[in-house]
Amino acid sequence: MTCPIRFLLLILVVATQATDAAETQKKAAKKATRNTSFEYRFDDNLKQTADSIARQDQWFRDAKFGAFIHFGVYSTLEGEYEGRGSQHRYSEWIQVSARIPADEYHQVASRFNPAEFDADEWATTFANAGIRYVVITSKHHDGFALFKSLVSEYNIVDYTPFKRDIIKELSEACHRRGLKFGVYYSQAQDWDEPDAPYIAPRLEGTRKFIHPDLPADFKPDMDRYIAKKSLPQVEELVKNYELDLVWFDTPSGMTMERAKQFSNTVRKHRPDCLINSRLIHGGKDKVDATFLSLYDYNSIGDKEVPTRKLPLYVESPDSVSSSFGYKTKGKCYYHTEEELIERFVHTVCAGGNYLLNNGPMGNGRLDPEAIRLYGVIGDWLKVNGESIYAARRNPLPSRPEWGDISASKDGTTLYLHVLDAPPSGTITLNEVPGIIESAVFLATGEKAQFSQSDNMLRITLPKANVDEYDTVVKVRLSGQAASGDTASDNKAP
Ligand code: H79
Repeated sequence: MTCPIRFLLLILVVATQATDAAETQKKAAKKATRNTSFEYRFDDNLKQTADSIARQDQWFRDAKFGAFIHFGVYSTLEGEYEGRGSQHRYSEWIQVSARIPADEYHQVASRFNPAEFDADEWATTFANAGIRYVVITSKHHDGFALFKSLVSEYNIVDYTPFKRDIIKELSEACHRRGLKFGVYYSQAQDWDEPDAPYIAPRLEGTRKFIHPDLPADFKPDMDRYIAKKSLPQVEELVKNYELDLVWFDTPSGMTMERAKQFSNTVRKHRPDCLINSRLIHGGKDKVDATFLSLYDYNSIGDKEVPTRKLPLYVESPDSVSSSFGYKTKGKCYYHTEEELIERFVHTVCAGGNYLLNNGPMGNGRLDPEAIRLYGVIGDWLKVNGESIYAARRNPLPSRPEWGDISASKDGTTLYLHVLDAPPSGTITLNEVPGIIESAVFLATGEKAQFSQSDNMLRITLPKANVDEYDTVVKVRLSGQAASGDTASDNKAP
């Protein structure tokens, strides 16, 4: 090699390394500065469209408590496959976390037989716990459908010995019990389809583990996947089932054009059906006003609880455990009932619904610990539901240290949620927007001792807790009402 060529090669190598280093630095900086604060994500001037607010008004904003259900082939594996994958948080991710080739996962799917599934039992359990709507995975990222589909035979009716349509049975059972019914559908990720994207570049390599026979020069074509499977299946769902809500997720690669196709399909067949924001926004992405016409309300991050009141109506997708799908292998914890009630209350007081997930077991029965936790929340709601269901977000400028505040729609009643009673036994509230007429404990109906000077309210709590989890004080205001749900307050929350 002559000297000038060697010199040129050297420059090339150094330059490439420098670019790589710069790229890595840029990525690290981006990660470090990624702002997911609620202030950043939710600009105070954001407004949902009038159509979306009208759709929410039909039932959603008074429903407050939903059951999310992650159920599928993965439920039978409980977070581990041939000794692999159990270190991962989410059992529904097992195909990726244990790198299960499509052929092998298909075999697990072909044995899926949740023989003890009883839709009426599920619906009754949820309804008794004060739940008002149910959202179940009709197709998660593994691509397997829990409904009869003519688009793909990879569905519970055509592919398994069970042969029954879970979405049909559960939608009917829910409606019989007065519950609204929605489906989760993974519109972008589909690990069974080589054309579908992964959520992160670092996961793209998974494609060749799942589909080892793909040609080396295979180029994924997301639009081909959308046209062939994702959109036609969403159309089947909205045409064939009485859906009140479609819950999209992980919108990798979703552009305005792609999202519009889904939104238009849902709107065309079911104009009253709600659509969540993950059609196009990730849960922790900044809300982009230009996308607001495509969906009806904002899902915040997975298992995320709002830390302040929000300008748009939201929903928090929480779970009774650290996983969404049923998980017994490896790391997994359940929340306590105390934690769940606190997370629920903060979500409602911020202006949102609480969609609490459970992962039923592979045999089709609900997880007993989930049933227990829902039951405790249901019992709490029987006594304190007035402060939750029809309530609106905290009308005061800030959240008190001892808990949170919800309000009646007309703003004349405040519900003070005492989650952490101060040792002094006295709670104070600044900036009260009116004259206090009365203050009673919701659980007992007993009067609370209070005093007011100007806009500062002081309430003395009894020595013993009125409620084990959240002592609610119902405060009636006269004079100028708080703006819980007024036009000037952007109406939606
Ligand atoms: O359906 C539930 C989750 O499966 C889904 N959203 C909720 C409602 C979701 N999909 N992707 N994500 C959430 C982001 C999660 C990424 C992770 Fe992982 C899954 C982190 C740990 C497990 C992927 C696999 C990254 C590391 C291992």
